[in-house]
Amino acid sequence: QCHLAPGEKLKLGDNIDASLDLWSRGDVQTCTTWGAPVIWETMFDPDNYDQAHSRNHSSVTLTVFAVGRYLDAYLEKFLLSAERHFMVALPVTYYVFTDMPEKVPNIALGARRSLKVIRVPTYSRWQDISMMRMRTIAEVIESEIRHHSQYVFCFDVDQVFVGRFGSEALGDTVAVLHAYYYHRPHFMYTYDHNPRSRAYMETGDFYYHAAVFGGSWQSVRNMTRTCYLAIMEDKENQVEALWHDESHLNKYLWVHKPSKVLSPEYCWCGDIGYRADIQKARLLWAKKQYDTLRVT
Ligand code: 2GW
Ligand code: MN
Repeated sequence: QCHLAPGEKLKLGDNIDASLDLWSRGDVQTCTTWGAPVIWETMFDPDNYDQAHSRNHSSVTLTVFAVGRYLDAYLEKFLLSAERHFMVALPVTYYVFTDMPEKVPNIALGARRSLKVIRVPTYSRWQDISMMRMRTIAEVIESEIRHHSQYVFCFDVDQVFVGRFGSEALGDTVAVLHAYYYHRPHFMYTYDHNPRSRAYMETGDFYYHAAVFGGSWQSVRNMTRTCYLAIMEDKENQVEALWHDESHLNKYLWVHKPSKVLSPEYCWCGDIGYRADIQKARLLWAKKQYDTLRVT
């Protein structure tokens, strides 16, 4: 089923996906070896997806962390752009995690969309700010998100939506191909190669970008909880994985294959320049201000 001619139809994936058509493309991989679709522009009918998910009463939570200087630097643009492009057809609850709740910008939200702010501690090391997201997400899915959202998507804040990021991205376990590595040979993937870390792996399927991942609440809770426990085990052994939470996420997704993979359209880096296979950018990395933001 993974060697389809361009234009041929795939029927793949879990529940809702299995009832919808995806059209293969000739220039890119549209199906993994384990039968999960890889979603690219022109493969899906956006209206079919939105209607199926509306009928199913799908609802989505978006989690994002804006701690310290990242709040002023990125949060407002991230949220305003999400209002225009993220799951516009579905009810969405934003969860903003920050150490400065009073500074969260007041955004006018669309109908059936709401925002909740939760205070989190400021860790002194940025690696911990990044890694401890796994713990917080797992806890809050368990304590509240699961009561109102079937799906959860987790984002870095230093990005901007520029095109539809819609219900075609929903699935049980969803990960995105890293823009730097999707066309590179496996030996260049920056997995953690230290056998003392729980994130250790020699080979894998893809290199996934931790800036975007999602799925059903059950799946995202399991993913974030497992990564958090592995991170804590590493701390006890006084090791830290090469790319922190991203290394642990890649390990998890190697052991637990995603049911849907998103093309780098869903987390693209504008600096890469023109690529014939990227027909539509949907989410772009924001410019890093390393000199002012990475002071620790
Ligand atoms: C991060 C690095 C250096 C200094 C500050 C921070 C920082 C991150 C911060 O001060 N405040 C904050 O809220 N964060 C959150 O952590 C924010 O949501 C941000 O998007 C996220 C990850 O940090 P970021 O975006 O600077 O890291 P990247 O873009 O290099 O991310 C990749 O690698 C990370 C691990 O090193 C994560 O896995 C991340 O998900 C990846 O995209
Ligand atoms: Mn980032």
